[in-house]
Amino acid sequence: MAQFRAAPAHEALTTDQGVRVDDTDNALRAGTRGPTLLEDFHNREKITHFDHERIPERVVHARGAGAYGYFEPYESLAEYTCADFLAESGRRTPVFVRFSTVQGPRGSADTVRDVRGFATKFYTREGNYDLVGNNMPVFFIQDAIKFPDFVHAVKMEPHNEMPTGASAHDTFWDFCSLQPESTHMLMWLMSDRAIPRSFRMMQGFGVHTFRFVTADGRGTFVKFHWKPRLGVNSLVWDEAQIAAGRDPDFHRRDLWEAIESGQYPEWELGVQLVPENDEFAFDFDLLDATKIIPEEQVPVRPIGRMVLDRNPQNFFAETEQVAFHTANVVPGIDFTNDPLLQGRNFSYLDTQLIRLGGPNFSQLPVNRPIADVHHNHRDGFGQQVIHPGTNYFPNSLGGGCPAHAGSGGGPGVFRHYAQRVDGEKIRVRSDSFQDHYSQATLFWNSMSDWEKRHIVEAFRFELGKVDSVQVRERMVGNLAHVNGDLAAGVADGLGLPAPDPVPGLPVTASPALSQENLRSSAGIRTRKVAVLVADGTDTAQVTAVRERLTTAGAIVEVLAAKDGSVRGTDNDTLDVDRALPTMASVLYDAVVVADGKEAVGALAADPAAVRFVEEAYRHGKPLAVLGEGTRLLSEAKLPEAVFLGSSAPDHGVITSNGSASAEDVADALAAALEQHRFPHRPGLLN
Ligand code: HDD
Repeated sequence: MAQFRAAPAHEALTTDQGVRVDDTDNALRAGTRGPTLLEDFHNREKITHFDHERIPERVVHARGAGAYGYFEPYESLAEYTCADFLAESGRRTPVFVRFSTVQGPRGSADTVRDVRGFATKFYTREGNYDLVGNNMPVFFIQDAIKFPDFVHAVKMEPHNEMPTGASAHDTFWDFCSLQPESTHMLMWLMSDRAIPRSFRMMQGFGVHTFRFVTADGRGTFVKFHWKPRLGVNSLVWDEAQIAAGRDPDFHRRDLWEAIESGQYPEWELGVQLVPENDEFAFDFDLLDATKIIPEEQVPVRPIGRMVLDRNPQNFFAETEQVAFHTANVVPGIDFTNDPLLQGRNFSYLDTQLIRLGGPNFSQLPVNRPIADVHHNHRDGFGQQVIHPGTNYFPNSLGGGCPAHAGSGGGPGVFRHYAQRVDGEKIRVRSDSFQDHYSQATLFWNSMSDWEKRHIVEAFRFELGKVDSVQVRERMVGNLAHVNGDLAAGVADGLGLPAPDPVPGLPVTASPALSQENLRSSAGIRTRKVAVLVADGTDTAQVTAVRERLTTAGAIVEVLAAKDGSVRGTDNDTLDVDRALPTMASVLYDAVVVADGKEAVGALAADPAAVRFVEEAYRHGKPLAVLGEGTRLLSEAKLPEAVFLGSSAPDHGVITSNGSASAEDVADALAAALEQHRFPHRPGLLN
C-alpha cells in the first residue's frame, strides 16, 4: 500500500531563504576533482539543518504512534460538569491520540511486555484538555516523588544499557520487591494486558480520581475509562517475542493500516461517578492510584465515543512534537489531591521545556488550541507569534487587554474547585494508602484459569531473567501476600520452595477485569487471515473462503513460497499477496491451509510453511484446514486428536472433514476468530 503523500507538484527546491537551487547533488568545488568551497551556502545550510534534526526523546513513553479523530458525547453531562465538550449530545471535538510503550527508546519493538500509554488531547472550544492515561487502571507507585526511582529501575540498567524494551531485569524487580505498593500494578503488567494484540484492542484509563465540577461549583469524583469496540485482545508471550523481530512496528503498522483502509478504530468513553459525600465509602482511598473502583461497586457509565480517522502526515511534526500535560484541563474538570497526579502536574510542563526546546511548544500545530489564545507571555526560543501592543497587566495603554475573563462571571472560564484544605506540613503517607495486596488479590481472583496461567508464566519469565537470588526470593515472598497458588507456581519455576501463603483481608472477584468478559462488539472486522497456497491449489475453495471472510470484514492475504501467482487445480491462476518468507503467522490472527494434493505436498515439504502452521497452532489461533491440508498439521507434529476425526470446534481447528463446503469452513473460522484464541488447546506455547 503506497501511502506516501508527495511534495506539492511543480515546486522548485529552494534554500531556507526561498532562493531557488539549481543542484542539490553536487557541492560547489574548485574544479571537478578539487576541494569543496565554503562559499556553497546551500551545501552548508543543508548539512547544518540535518545535523540538528534530532530532539531529545521522551524520558519515558519514547516510542509511540498517533492519530487524529473526534470525540462525541451521547448525551449532556451538564448535571455533573460544565465542560463544554461534554455538554451536548453529538457535539464533535477534534482529538489527537498517542499510544506508546513506556520503557524502550524510540527505536524499540512494539510488542514488548510493557504498559501502553493512551494519551488523548481534546481540542475543545474552551481550550485543550489532555487525558494522559494508560491501558492499565492503576500505577506502580502512590507518590510522584518516587517516579524517578521507579523509572531509573525499569529503564535499561545504567552500566550496559540493557535490556531494551523489557522489564525482565534485576533493577526493576529489585525496586518492585522493595516497594510493595507496586504489587497490584505488577499483576496487570504480568497479565496479557501488557502484550496487546493491537492499540485498537486496548482499554484506556485515566487512572487517577479526577473531579467533575458544575457551573455552580459542585464537585463529583470521576474515573475515566476507554473501551475498544474491537474487544480487549492480547498476543501470547511467545508470539509477542517473535513479532518483535518479524515486525518491530507491529502495533504502529496495525493502527496506520486500519486508518488508511477506512476501518476507523473506535472507543467508548465511560465514567465512574462518585458523589463527594461518598469519599470515604470505600475500603481503599480514592486518592490512591494503585487502586481501582471495582465496576461492580460503581458501574461505568458510557458517555460518548471516540473515532480515530486520520493518520498524521509527518511523524516528527505531529506524533513526536505532541506535548501532553495532565494539568491541561478545561472548565468543568479538576484535580484531586492524589499525590501521583499532583506531581505529574509539575512534571509534564517541565519535561516539554527541555524536550521541545523552550516555552513556545504550544504554538506547534499539533499542540495549538482551537480556542483563541491571548496572554502576556512573550519571546523565547521559536516564538511564532508577532505580538502587537502591551505585554503586562494591568494596563491602560492596551485598553486593559487581555482582561480577566472571570471578572464578569459567565461560562467557559476556569475556576479552581474550592476545596477546603488544612493540615500539618508533613512527609507522611496516609494510613489509608497502606493496603498493598487486597486489590492484587482481587485481580488474581478475577482471572480465568488461562489468564492465571499466563500471569504465573510471565512472573517466571521475568524473575527467571533476574540474577539476584535475594530479589527473586523477596518477590516471591511478596506474592505470597497475593495468593498461595500464584506464589507457589512462580516459586516452582524458579526452583525456590513455595512460601507459606500470608492471609490477608477477605477479597472477592471483579468479573469486569477478565478479558473473557471484554469481547468484540464488531465481529471479525480487520482480523487478518493468511491463506497458504502452492501450485496445484484448489483455487475455487480459496476464492470462496476469501469472499466469505472479507464480507465479514476480515482482511485475507494469500501466501505462497514466492511472489507472483500459483497454478490452480483447473489450470487457472491465483495471485499471491505475500511471499511466505517475508511474513510469519504471528502477523496474522488466523491461518487457512488450502486443499489440493500437489499443493499440500509442496507446503508440507516447505519448512517455512510447516513452521507457519505450527506457530499459529501453538499460539492458540484459529486454523481452518481444507481437504488434504491436514497433512501439513501432521507434518508439524501437532496433537492429532485435535484435528483428526472431528472438527473439534472447542479447539478452534476447523477441518472440512471430507464433506463440509468451503463456505461452511469459512463460517466456522469466522466464529472461531470472534473468540480470538483457544487457550485450552493441547500443546500451546504461553
Ligand atoms: Fe507519565 C509521559 C502516562 C505517571 C512523568 N506519561 C507519559 C505519557 C503517558 C503517561 C501516556 C506519554 C504521553 C505522550 O504520548 O506523549 N504517567 C502516565 C500515567 C501515570 C504517569 C498514566 C500514572 C498514573 N508520569 C507519571 C509520573 C510522572 C510522569 C508520576 C512524574 C512525576 N510522563 C512523565 C513525563 C513524560 C510522561 C516525564 C515523558 C514525556 C512527557 O511526559 O511528555 O513527564
